[in-house]
Amino acid sequence: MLVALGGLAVVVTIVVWRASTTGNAGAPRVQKVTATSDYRQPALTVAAGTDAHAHHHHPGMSMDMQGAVMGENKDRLPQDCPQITEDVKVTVHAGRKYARRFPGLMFAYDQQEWNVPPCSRVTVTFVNDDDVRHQWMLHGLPKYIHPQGMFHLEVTGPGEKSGTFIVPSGDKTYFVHCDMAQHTEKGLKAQLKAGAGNMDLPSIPGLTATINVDTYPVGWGAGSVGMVLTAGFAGALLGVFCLNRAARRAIYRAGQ
Ligand SMILES: [Cu+2]
Repeated sequence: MLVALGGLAVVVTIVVWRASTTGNAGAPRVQKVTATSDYRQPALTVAAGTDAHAHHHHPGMSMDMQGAVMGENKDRLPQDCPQITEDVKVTVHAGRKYARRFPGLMFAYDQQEWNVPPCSRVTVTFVNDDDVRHQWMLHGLPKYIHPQGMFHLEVTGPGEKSGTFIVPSGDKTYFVHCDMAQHTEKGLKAQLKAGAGNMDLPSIPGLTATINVDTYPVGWGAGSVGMVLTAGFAGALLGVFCLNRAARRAIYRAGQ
């Protein structure tokens, strides 16, 4: 009986402690996610005589096992640019380690904003430091040059890709992100400003405020309290039951 009471005390203590720690969800927790997915594409098997690169013939697009460059434009001037004003080279890193300074985020670029002159030719070298696929995808370029107004680098990490585009004249802010599912929300969001830009985009990590802030409310009502108490009681009973059994067995063995 003493053993059972002792066991009950231990179980109740554990249950109460668990309830107090798991119930205290006031602060958001950052889940550690291990990158187990492997996005590497399977090797292409091509029948003899077919053009293995037929799908690579879109202008401005190249693709291989390491990733892709899409919507590239090295020499076609936007209509409003009499000439290229400057050649700008930008190196961008993406990875989990850059998100460490942003609580709650999982991925980030090493920089969240880039500034280039209007009508400049921008060559981006995109380095993916992670073991998952990341993109540096820029929106808002002229659609008569870029399909869907997009320029985009994609790297099956770890590795890097480079590509070039020419921004039109005028101050404009271009949205940059990684389009892999949830990667934008998890921090891969940035902006490129031509000239002074025309706005600041929302929810850029470390730069601009979030529109929809995450909240983690704990609804402590009669229901949840009752549930914790019921679970605690059930756990205590289970503990008593198990300890009783163990004690009986021990007594039985000792008697043999
Ligand atoms: Cu990504």
